[in-house]
Amino acid sequence: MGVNLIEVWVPVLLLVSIAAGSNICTSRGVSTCKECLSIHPTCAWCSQETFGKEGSSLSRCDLRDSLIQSGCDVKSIEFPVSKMTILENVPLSDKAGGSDDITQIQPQKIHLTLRPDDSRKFTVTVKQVADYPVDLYYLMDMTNTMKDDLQKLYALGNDLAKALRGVTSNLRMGFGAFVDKPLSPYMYIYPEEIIQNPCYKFPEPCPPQFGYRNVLSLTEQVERFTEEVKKQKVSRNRDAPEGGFDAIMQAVVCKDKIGWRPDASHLLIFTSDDRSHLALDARLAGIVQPHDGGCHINSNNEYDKSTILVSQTYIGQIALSLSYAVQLFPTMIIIGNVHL
Ligand SMILES: [Ca+2]
Repeated sequence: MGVNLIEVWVPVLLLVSIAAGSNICTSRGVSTCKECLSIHPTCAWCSQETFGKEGSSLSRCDLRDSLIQSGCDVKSIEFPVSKMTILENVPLSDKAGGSDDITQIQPQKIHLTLRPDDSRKFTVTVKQVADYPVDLYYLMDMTNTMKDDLQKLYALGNDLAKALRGVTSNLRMGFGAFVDKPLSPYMYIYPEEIIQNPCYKFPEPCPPQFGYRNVLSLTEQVERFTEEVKKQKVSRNRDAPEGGFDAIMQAVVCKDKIGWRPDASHLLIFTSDDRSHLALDARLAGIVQPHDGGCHINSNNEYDKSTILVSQTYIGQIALSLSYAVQLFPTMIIIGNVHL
């Protein structure tokens, strides 16, 4: 019943509007060309000096045809039209095959000039070419509870490489590790020996706590992935949430240190068995300085601003980081709270 009412009343309202010579352009009472052209893309402005000077109440802002009918010279009508020009339209590539010049999106460049509230439609075709280069960086929680998972990651490295080799022949793999910010209250600091060996009460010692470490930059020698993982030993820290966001932040923005290739699919796999610290958590340790968005991996491949900057303040901009830091981040996989 309600639908029928709308169908009847809308045409009637339009008729009333047209009958009164009123439309969206004339009804706003604007007095400048700029205001007129911003009302609606159909509005035009008559700049003819003599227009409407004969006592009539003609509006300089009106539909283009209406202005012409009312006597405005066509040359005096301001009526910019939205334009779209395709500037670059290279055909899509079929196969990557080691070539650096791979096209996966068409068109590549479009120039649009739009009036306010106007739109233009265009079609973008995207195609993942076969054998496209893949960069895979594995971020691993290296806290004590991940000890059993690390064992499984030894085998997972080969399995991952094998599976991805089925997708691409151009694969690079890397590996990063994180624990938590190395200061109290996230870290055990008493007695003194616990700093160098957080597991000193346990039968087996463990390495000191660290924030984030780039263990293996992306390399074509994927067998090194397993080699490096096997060398790793879990550390131990004090509280349950971990410093995963520091690690993600640095892994994303440190383009050169990690070795992200601009023309490759980027996979960042994040593995942890607990949640990550949130921004306000850092205040417990007196850390309040927002992150500057920069790469702070030192010559030892360690993140050296772990105890100074709050990465989580930048997490909202990580999407932005993805675009400017590595040019293009077609794929990002984050696996959280996962037991391997
Ligand atoms: Ca922790």
